[in-house]
Amino acid sequence: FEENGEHTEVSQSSAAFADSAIKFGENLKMGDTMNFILKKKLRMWCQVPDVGWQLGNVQSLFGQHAKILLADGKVHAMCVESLLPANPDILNGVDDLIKLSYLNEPSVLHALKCRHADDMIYTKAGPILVAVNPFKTVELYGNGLVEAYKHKNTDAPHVYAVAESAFSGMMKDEINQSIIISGESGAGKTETAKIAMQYLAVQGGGNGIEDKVLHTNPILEAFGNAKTLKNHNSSRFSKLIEIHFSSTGRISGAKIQAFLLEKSRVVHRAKGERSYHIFYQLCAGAPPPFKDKFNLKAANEYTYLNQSDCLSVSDVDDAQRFHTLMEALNTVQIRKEDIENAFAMLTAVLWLGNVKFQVVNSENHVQVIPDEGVESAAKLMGCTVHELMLALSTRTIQAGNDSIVSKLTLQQAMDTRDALAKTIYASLFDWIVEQINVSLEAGKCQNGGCISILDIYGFESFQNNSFEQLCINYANERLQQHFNRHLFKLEQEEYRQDGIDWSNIDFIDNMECLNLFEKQPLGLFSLLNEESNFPKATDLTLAAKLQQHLSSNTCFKGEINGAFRVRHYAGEVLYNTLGFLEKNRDPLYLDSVELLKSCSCQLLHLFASHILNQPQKLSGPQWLNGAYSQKHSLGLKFKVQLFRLMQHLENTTPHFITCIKPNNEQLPGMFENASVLEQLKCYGIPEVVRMSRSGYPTRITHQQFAERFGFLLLDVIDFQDPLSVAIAILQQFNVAPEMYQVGYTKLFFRTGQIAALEIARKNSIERIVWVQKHYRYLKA
Ligand code: AD9
Ligand code: MG
Repeated sequence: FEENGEHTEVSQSSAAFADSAIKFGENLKMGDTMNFILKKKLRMWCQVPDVGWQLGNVQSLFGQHAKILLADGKVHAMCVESLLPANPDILNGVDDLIKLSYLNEPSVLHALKCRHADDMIYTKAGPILVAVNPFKTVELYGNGLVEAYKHKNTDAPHVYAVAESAFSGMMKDEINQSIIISGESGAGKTETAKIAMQYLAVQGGGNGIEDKVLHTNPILEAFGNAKTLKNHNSSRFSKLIEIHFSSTGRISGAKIQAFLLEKSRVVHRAKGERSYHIFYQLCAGAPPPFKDKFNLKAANEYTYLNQSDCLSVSDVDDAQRFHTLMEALNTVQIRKEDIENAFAMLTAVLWLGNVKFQVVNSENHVQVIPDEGVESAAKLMGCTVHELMLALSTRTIQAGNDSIVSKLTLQQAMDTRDALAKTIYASLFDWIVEQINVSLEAGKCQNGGCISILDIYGFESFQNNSFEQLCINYANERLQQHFNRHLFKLEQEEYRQDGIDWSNIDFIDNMECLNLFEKQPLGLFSLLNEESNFPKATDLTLAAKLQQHLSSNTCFKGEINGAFRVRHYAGEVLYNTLGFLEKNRDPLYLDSVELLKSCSCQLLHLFASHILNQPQKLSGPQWLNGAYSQKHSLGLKFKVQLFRLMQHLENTTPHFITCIKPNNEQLPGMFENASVLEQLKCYGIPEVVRMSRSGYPTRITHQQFAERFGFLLLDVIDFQDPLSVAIAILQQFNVAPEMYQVGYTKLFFRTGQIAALEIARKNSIERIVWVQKHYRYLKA
């Protein structure tokens, strides 16, 4: 390395540079840009081994080598391949990534990192909002700020701005809107959804319903969220809340749809995780008279709660949360006796978990040990101890007109008990959602339109992944497809159809992975369903079947010991098929349903009728060997639910928010470059930015354009066709040719271009009004 004071030209962009540039969609001619930057000794990003990207200034250049002065004052000798252009200081902290001059990896990370450090957690990436989780309280919310966004006094990126844009879209265009929030587990989706709801509650508030709508959050979180290894308040169900408005923009009602609650959590989960918050809240906060009446003990006394070695969440006071929950139930106007009944059922579930069995013969048959567990459960459910013991230790099989009663083995008995507990809990969850909907006057839509907010469980990848993760990750794939469709596919299709000059932007399409799940008859869910209906099937035969039929899909890879890998858009996940069939079959036993039906507890009676009626809509209930199962197993039902959800969203104008988790430790002030970068890439943020920079987000038909702006023309033109009028206007206002394109039916404008015309139009109209007023005055 020689230093001769001369800067040699860098002939071509280096491989690393080009690679990163392509990935981040840099449009500039890289070689020229590099030469310019090196010559001017501007700032560069330097990839320092073992440290990562650092800012530095080029001191000298010789061939492919440069001497760089880094921020720490040291001079490093580096190969130009490890250099990338940095943005000027003035662009530090820009609020929209499309404003960055250089869109390479370190620049984007730097922009988000600077903002995150200053508690500016929201940044725009063209049409979408990126929210980086602060993991601490930030001073970004409250009624004052809501007012500022409402009156358009600020345009800083914010969830409020997204909610306002949805609200004004609904009012102006009379089209239903949706706010779609994505991000991995713990990234901040649920918090973001609540912030959007808060905004809409103020914007559309006034008649008190907004208060009810907001108070649904602590209720649903108590019953549907739990501490997991990824998030101390992880949603274990997906939620779509539709907020209805009157034609004057007041909230008139709301409707909540909850999808696929992870009910296995009630009876089992990984160490270090908790069951649903409600159990711990109830044990900690229920008043003594309730505890006495229902024989409710402390959480550590229940097997269902103490088995995962985690009874509390740091910084969370369960008793305090219980009081918040009670207030919320009160605001939402759930009846007192209903609340008490619901709590009694939760206690029954806990006591069911304490029911123990003893083996009574050499065939491993069991009977229930008659202790406090089974006695308390029976009392709460409203059946006799004997009835409950029988339902948990025997099975009745219908053979023609005869019914044969057989004894259960230990494993069968425990499965039966757990299935009953899960059913009671899942039914209770659905019932709560129903009660909330009744109270929110669901369906009482007053023609004013609605805004739907979607908050699903985030992408998950643990050391051990099972059927639950498969469903959760599939839901995320569906959502990602919706995102791709709206941001890339439809947009580019419109350009193409209208014949404008456009070279397509590549994005990672996840269709192949969706096919893996959805194809018929040989997709993952269909195969799983088929195998679940086959009595002799085991998890290993399932794994072999998947391997046999799915190997041609590049997103699938069979592994040994019944495992398989799926390459999801957000990363590869290794699934273990152990327990898949049972979870997918989701069986419930005839004796259990009969028992629920005969219980004096009204709620259980209701749940039993629901179970008996519901599946008939799909395929008719099937009683197989005393087990109640459905032709459409859980996986397929989930698929159908998701399809309906997507259909609903397709009829709305979407607004996307992508939440980013800056570190896995859930800590404030920590920004892990590699993990953030990975998430940005998964959600296609670089491509979205690239698309916005080179795309034409504003479009208007020739006719509409001519009608709206035609009166601004100063010269009389010979041609009156809309396109000629439009072109004349564009020329008159000196709109640069690269700022718009003329399609067959529409004009396409780059970001911000139409705003200038709108201002001219507004000024002209004001002048006309002024002249008219004064003319009248003069005449008078
Ligand atoms: V999951 O897929 O349901 O497991 P979410 O919903 O993406 O996940 P959640 O909204 O629950 O994540 O956020 C996780 C935690 O991050 C919250 O409990 C807060 O402690 C923290 N968080 C998220 N967003 C904010 C915020 N805007 N301000 C402060 C936040 N803290
Ligand atoms: Mg959540």
